[in-house]
Amino acid sequence: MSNESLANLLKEERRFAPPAELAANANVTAAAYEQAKADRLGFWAAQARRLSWAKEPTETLDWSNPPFAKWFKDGELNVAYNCVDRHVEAGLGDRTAIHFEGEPGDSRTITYAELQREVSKAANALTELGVEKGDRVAIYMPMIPETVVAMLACARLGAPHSVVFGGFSADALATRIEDADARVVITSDGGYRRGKPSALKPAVDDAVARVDSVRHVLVVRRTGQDVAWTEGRDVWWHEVVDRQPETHEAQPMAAEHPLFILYTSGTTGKPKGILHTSGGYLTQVSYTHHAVFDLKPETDVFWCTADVGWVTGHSYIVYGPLSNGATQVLYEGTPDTPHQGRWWEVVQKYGVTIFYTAPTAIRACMKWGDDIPAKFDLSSLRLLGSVGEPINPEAWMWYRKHIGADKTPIVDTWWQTETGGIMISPLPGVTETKPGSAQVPLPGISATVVDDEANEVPDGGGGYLVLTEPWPSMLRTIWGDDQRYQDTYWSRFQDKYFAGDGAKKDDDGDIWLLGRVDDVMLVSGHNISTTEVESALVSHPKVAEAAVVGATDPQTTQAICAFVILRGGAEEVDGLVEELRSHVAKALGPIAKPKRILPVAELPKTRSGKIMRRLLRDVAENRQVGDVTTLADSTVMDLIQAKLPSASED
Ligand code: 6R9
Repeated sequence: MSNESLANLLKEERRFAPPAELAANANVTAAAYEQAKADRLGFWAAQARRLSWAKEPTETLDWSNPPFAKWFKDGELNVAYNCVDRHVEAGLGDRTAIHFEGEPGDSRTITYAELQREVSKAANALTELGVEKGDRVAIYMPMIPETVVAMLACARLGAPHSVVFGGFSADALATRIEDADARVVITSDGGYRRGKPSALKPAVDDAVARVDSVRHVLVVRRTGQDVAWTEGRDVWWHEVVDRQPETHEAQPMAAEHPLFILYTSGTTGKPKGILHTSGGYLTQVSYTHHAVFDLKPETDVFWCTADVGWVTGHSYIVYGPLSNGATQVLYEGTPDTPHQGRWWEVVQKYGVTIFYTAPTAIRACMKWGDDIPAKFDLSSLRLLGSVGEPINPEAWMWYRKHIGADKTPIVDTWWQTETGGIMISPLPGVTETKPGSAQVPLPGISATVVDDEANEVPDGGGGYLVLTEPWPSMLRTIWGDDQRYQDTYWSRFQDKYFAGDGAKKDDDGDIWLLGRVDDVMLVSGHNISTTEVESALVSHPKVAEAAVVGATDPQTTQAICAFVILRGGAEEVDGLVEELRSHVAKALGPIAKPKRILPVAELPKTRSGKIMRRLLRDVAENRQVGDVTTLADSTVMDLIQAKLPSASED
């Protein structure tokens, strides 16, 4: 970005107060902000006491060697014990931990007592396969209960897991197995996706053949597909796990013992193995799940739709909810299989009360039409959440109206793989929400927006989002590369963690995320965020989704190019493009008027649903489209390019 800070274009006047009943019974009140402000470390020490420690920590934070933090360093605990056993010991063994819903419609209910037996057996099996404390285990699985069991079994043994998203290629899997030097890979024959069994084992066979470290491959039978078998190396889960003793003594681990590595792709170079450890990570994911979702474990049914292969699945399917003794839904498949109302059918079936998903999914539902959720009884829902990208104000309003019956609060939660847990979000019983804004740092979290010289911007200004104090669930390093950890996150602004996101503060001081700074556009001397132009487009009744990029332009440095997906029922009529351009100019000012707008059927997205603007920039600048290997659907770019001749609308 240039010295001129990010322009602040979008104005949002709508406000929604917390429902009175929720506010009156909220887990966390405004007092938490005061407590944390008065004594930040004391506040986190109190949250750590929500967990069961084998040895209580006496020191909260050691920051003597920044940016290498040690939280609760003399404490000891077992993460799996905290997520499973302690609930059974408290008499809650019969409570449902997981309502599993398979894509083909099979279902399974697992209580905390059953989960304890399954995790114990799996831990015994891994021990038999030679897994010891400190050994790394790769997990390449569909969204089935055994995936959660496998992660907890690793945590129980102190064997850091590296979950690799089941949609990744053999190549990506091999790189990750190699970087973490994993000893065992846990996988399945396959999983169900879009109505068909989709194989996983062949990719494991391919990846394992290229690395030296793997001694065993433990295979869950899910689909019954034929699998190639390497005798001595491959073992069936049902043969090895099922015959194990149902008890296993969990050993306490030091608070800073590694819990997992999770790879993020990054824009260039090899993937970064983000390392999370035990005590601080569990403290923050457990607290944030309790505070942000106002979880009442006796009555709520929680559902986070993320894949466990992403950090959202780690923190808000496995460790946050289970540490709080929650009952939750685990769904294997896609939202539109076998029909576009599948998610709402699942909400109705299990009486889901808290629902957490991504803007990309909300916008897909907008595109499919309002009548689809209307066919289901969604009255159990009392709280909605969003994560993964900025949520456009209109998508937020649609979510509230069509899913939340115009009354549920929405928590827009900003965080990253690197932050481990939620950092910026409304508190549902406290915050008056604004569509499109993540609003305020949680109690105990220090975040702000700075300019190029690291000076805090005033209210109404824009710049870079930074975190100014260490937090319990922060990444500890990049696996095997301390230098890259320092360079990537701590060198741009001295002593501050730079998250890579652009942001602004509105006149009330609330934070609005404006997308990755690499995507910010420079138009006639103004820095303009792609997010704001996209939100203006989505506020037009005919637009469900938009992606905006800056393309090199001789007159204005960059010109704004927009790709839009129309809502169900809207047609691409003459004059539509002109109508949309004027609409943006009216909402944000003439400077933000797109030069070109191209209606398309799909947008290029990563497998976690984030729009890949880099590829759209290639299209807009008439270049050969770059690397598409991380796209969820690589044919999307061909479809977009096929439409190109009509793109010019100068
Ligand atoms: C949890 C997760 C992190 C990046 C982050 C930002 C974007 C996530 C957001 C959001 C605006 C939100 N992001 N939540 N942007 N508002 N509520 O998504 O982790 O996959 O590591 O991505 O996602 O750009 O920097 P991860």
